[in-house]
Amino acid sequence: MSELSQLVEQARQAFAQAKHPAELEDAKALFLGKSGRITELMKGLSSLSVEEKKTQGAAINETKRAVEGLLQDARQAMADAALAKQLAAEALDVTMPGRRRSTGGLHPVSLTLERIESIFGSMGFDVADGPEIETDWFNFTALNTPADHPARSMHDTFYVEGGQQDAPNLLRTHTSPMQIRHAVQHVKRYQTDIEAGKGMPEIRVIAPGRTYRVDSDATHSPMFHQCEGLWIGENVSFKDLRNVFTRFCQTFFENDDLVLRFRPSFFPFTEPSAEIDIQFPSGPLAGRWLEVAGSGQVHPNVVRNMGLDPERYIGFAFGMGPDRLTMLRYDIGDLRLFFDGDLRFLQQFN
Ligand code: 2NM
Repeated sequence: MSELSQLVEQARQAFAQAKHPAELEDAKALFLGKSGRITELMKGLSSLSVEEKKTQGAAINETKRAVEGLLQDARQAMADAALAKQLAAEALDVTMPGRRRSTGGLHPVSLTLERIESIFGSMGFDVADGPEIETDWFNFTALNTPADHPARSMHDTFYVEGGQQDAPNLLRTHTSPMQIRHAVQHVKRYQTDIEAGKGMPEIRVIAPGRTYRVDSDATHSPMFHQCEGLWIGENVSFKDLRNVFTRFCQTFFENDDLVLRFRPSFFPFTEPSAEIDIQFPSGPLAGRWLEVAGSGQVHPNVVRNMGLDPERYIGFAFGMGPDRLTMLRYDIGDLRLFFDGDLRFLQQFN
């Protein structure tokens, strides 16, 4: 093998041994650099004859091009290998199962509240909303609940800072204060018409929301939900209450054969008062009377506290527990499941 073709072979091996670009450039310098082997050969031409310069020069040039070609190939191979390595490292496994974005959903009690609002909405009831921290007046006094009533005991109610000296503010124990607030607003709005003897449009409203009592076991939670309803007009009777509540229960439980029973009871804010029980004619809950609400004709003192004359205005009110309604509708045994936040439970409703 000629000296020149040996040189090409040596360059090939040197380039092949380079492990990274810097080593390749060092190897290049050995052959093509300022004092590289090929450069030295070129320098040696000066001592040759014109004829030899021609043939030797051409041969050296050919060798130089060959080495440059090998260098180019080695650089390319190195760049290809680096890219392949990077691609392999950053590769996506397109066959891997995707991470699904969960859509979330409503809590079963929220579903019940929406259902209640929609059913009463279809019967012309507005939905009232208001503060969970209430004054003594709206939560108790306006509702005809005297100062010595047991509901006002420290053991029954969460009192908070603020409010009057002997009447501290508290977490509302029912949503009835909202009914009073709503009625007072309504009466204010139609005050001139009422004073002129023209009267006002009927008050028809429900107040759903969170309520609080000092109570905690399998069937009581310190925070629970209530939805109260109020219908006040000049000619509203217990018969209307029965019709409205029957329609509500039958729609809510999707059972037109469901029956109601009114059982005499007592509430400070209604007189007369009644508990409302329902009974399913068939199904898993058939044959038992289930208590679902309290109700009654709004007490004259309460009507007066709404700013109305109880001789002219009369109406009924009711209060129910959406937590309990949800338990009945879905056959849930423990109230605490609503507040644990366990997705295995919650996901079943969406
Ligand atoms: C109940 C039972 C009976 C009630 C009374 C009122 C208001 F504002 F008219 F005074 N709202 N809700 C009421 C009546 C609530 O819950 C068991």
